[in-house]
Amino acid sequence: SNNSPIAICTWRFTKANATAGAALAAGKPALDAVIEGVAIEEENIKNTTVGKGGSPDREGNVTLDACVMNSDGDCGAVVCVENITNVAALARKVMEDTPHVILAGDGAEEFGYRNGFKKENLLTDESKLAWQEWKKSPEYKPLINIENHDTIGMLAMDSKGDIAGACTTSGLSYKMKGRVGDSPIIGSGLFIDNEVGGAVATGMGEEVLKTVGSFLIVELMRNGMSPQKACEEAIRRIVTKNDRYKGFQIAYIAMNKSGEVGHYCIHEGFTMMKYQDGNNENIPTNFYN
Ligand code: SD4
Repeated sequence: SNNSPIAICTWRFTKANATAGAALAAGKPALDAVIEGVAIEEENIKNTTVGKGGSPDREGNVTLDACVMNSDGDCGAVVCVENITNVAALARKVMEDTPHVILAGDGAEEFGYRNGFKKENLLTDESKLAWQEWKKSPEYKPLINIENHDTIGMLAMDSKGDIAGACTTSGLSYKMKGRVGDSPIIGSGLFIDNEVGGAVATGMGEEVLKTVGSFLIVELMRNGMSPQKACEEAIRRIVTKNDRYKGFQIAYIAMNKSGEVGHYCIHEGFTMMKYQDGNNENIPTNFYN
């Protein structure tokens, strides 16, 4: 078939989404496009929630989580990895070159070095200063919208109509040492089923994990729901449990095989990017609260 390729991603990551769009327009497969796209934010030291420059845990360690999933239903993930910037690419390597799906911590790091990934200090002067400032009165209060920069989750459909996705993050700022969120967990932070579509999450990972949000959205789409309605239902599952949603943000974006997209969040402030036919636009998202 000859589809018009689409890339969507969380938040206002204009350049990342344009990069994925350009890769798709050049005929590259969806997986290549999302990995090239999210790498822009992994390498952007001004983004304090992804990759290099990401906020550390309470003890000052920057630990990254990422996963990827392709149109064959294969997936790979790395959790709690230090000293490597391009963890989505590392997750792809786990998917393609190991018999496993998830590698954690040191094991993921050593696997990365053996495969040519560079060892880098991910704690920048700025993120170190911000952490030292935080330590003066260390309250653990995740912000609802971190200045509209956050975890990057990206979905792409290539010119063959195949869908792939990636999700990469430094997780919640000043999290406990060893904490892993939803972003690298297949079905929670990301899920793709090439017969149906894909979904990806950002925000308070614990709540996404409890509801297996991305898998839920894809299953709802399989049963005939539009991507928009499916994202709304996944948010509804969270906000109807209790009132705690008032204190955190979660957003989902989704795409189906016909190229329809959906996006929904709990609180005002989340937006997503959509690339199609050379246009890369920022789209505000409706919210529950
Ligand atoms: C996590 N979902 O680690 C990620 C991070 C995020 O707002 O999106 N933070 O829970």
